[in-house]
Amino acid sequence: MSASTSTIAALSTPPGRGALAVIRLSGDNAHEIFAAVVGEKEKFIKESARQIGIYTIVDDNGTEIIDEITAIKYNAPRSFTGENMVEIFCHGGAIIPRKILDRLFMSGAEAAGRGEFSRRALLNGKMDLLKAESIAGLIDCQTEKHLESAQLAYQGKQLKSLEKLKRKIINILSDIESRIEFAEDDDVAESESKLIIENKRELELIISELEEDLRRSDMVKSLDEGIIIALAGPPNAGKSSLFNEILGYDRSIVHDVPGTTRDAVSEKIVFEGITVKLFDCAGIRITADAVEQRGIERTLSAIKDAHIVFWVTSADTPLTDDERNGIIDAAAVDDKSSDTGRKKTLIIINKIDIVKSEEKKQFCADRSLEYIEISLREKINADALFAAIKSSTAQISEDMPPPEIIINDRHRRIIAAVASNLRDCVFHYGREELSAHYLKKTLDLLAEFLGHTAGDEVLNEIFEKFCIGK
Ligand SMILES: Nc1nc2c(ncn2[C@@H]2O[C@H](COP(=O)(O)OP(=O)(O)OP(=O)(O)O)[C@@H](O)[C@H]2O)c(=O)[nH]1
Ligand SMILES: [Mg+2]
Repeated sequence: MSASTSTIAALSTPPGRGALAVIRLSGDNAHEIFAAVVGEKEKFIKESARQIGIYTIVDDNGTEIIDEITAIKYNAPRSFTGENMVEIFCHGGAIIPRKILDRLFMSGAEAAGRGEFSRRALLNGKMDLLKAESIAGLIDCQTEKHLESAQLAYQGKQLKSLEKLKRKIINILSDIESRIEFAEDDDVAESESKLIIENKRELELIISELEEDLRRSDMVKSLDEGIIIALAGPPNAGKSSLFNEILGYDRSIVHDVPGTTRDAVSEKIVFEGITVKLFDCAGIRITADAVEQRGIERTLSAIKDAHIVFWVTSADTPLTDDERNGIIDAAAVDDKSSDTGRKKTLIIINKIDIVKSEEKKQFCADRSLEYIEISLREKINADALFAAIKSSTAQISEDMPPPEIIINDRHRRIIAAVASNLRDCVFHYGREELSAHYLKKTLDLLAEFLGHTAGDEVLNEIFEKFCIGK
């Protein structure tokens, strides 16, 4: 496939108000097109590559100045795209970059499609697909954790891990293929059977490593979507009051009738840079009311899905056996928290303006459960509450190492398929032809991951997710 020779232009910085904006121009005629829109044509033509110069962008009559800019000239192939390029640094805002782009379009440039600069860089061998995707990851990430994994990919660690994985699969496949070839020898030497066992073990290890990476990438994805905090506990404890206090406005109805909140209500907030999805839930109690019972089932499922549970309880009510069991269940380890150890559970003993509860404090102490005592009505200990939110959310995102090879949905899909193929391979281990078939399929999938077999359609799908100007 040969690179397109048209010349493309686009704004590479976000549109809108800003001190500066960057416009990129790339293609065979990039230098001629730029020279056509500036007042200093000769100067630009004589300018050496990779030098920064000051120019004026002029209107099509060459009389009116649109902007004074700086620009860097790049000669093919020593540029981001591998083509002739100019990077223009102009004043920002809604009008000037638009006017400069219009001048470039009028002089022969075409509007760049999404990710077209990166795509040209890929086609010209300036970077591989994984590098292009890691740049997209750097730009698109919403959390520190996501950034960490995109940086690992950008630094080439992802590529190394994949190549190592590929080598291991090739080695195992070649052992199997040689056994297929020499199948007449019924006697399997001792060294040979040792190798068969070792290879199977190696495959099992690879599967568990890939499964771990899939788990980590799911965690990164869920952090992007927000750390889930469920506010649970018995009715009338102050869950909705707490929900409103954290959000900073009256979102949920607060009332002294127990059972006021019937459904799980959720809101997203960004707390100290971390996205949090907060759930206000129906109070848990034994009830004959079918609607309330549905609400309680939703509370239990919110607890199950949450990264953190805030168990809100009132200091002026006794600790019942049902509540004890509810707390123990909420704090139990489940799948979601397996990456980070225990699910974080914090007991919030509310309404200490009325009375203090030694019984509830003792219960928490006996079970090493973290607790804080507050009064939402009298604003007692509000600082401790917000400090607890900060530390528990930060801990969740810090506890887990970033994935090594999966930084986007495409990778996740391919690695899930690789793991499933290898599981099939292990299942049929000993049936050489079948094992070889699954290993070959795995190698095809790895080639797809590395972009070695990516056709136009696949590239379109990948680059469509990039932004314009990248
Ligand atoms: N004295 C006192 N009352 C409080 C405090 N916090 C909340 N309340 C009151 O307790 C009652 C119940 O509050 P909610 O926030 O609706 O409690 P809830 O846990 O959401 O209750 P349900 O939705 O019924 O499960 C309301 O009358 C609140 O005003 C507090 O710190 N001290
Ligand atoms: Mg409520």
